[in-house]
Amino acid sequence: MGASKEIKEKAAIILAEIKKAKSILLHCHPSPDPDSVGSALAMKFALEQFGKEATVIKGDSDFPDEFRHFPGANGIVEKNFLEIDQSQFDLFIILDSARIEMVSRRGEVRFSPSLKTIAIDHHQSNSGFAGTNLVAPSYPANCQLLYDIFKEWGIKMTPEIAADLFIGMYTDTGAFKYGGVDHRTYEAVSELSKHIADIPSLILKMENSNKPEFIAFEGKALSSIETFLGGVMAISFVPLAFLKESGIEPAQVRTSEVSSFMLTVKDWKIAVSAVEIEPDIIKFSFRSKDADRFDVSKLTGQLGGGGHKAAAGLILKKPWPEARDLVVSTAKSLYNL
Ligand SMILES: [Mn+2]
Repeated sequence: MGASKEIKEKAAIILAEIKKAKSILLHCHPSPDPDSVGSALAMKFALEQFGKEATVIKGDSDFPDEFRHFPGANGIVEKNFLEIDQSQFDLFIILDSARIEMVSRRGEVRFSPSLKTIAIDHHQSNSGFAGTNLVAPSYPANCQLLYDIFKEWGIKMTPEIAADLFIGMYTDTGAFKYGGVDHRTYEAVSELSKHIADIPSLILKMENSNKPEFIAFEGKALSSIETFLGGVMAISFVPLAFLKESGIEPAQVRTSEVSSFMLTVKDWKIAVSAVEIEPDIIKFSFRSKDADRFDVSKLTGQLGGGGHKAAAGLILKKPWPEARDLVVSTAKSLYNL
């Protein structure tokens, strides 16, 4: 139950740093998901319980409208990391971010010597880029890791913190069904749910915000599916020309929803949703339903991407057929198919 000894020790070190800090920075990673946003907002509320002032910046991407109802979202500052004055802060707590590019991809991220950095993350692929790193890959959501850390810190659970942690856990676990989910997840959720007045509305306000263009994208993706490696791997692809015709912003496409849906086909063990986001730049989302045998973070890792065993991402700067063939041939040799 609760955090391991190692996490408890790290959590105590981090708390000591927080207590020394005067002004703390938090951010949302590029293309933020609810685990990123929920982590940052819940942490802001937690820090306030220690009398600390924290600023959450939106990061590289526009803040998604469907996350506006998350408690604390209205206080988010509309800047990315490269636009802020680092001298205004003495501590940066970097959440749900495996690599320094998840702080910003808009340019080279360099931390000023006066800015202490602490990463709290649950990605196996975390490179340990921060000054202090608490990385716990056994957690299926960063928000579940924060739940345990907040307990260690003696944070009083509030409706705001509960909602922000819940929504991150709900989403990053695919509604409590992905690998890593166990009794600890449900115990945390049970505790959080006591503080949330209306869980369905919290979820549905986020989920029922689809736009017609996204349905069109999904239709195009699903109609393009090809299978490889004896039917083990299925790949969908949407070219940039379709996005342009349909008025879809490349930054807004949700490839992970497509790959997750593709994985519902019984015999497809690895589902891949690809989209051309710029000429000859292909963004991939991978999902695996047999994550021990087909660990997709190993596949993306070999090609310069990252992620988790069951859910990973990759960007390749190659024309489509070449990019697809590279993914298929890498999978073939990696998984002995
Ligand atoms: Mn996460």
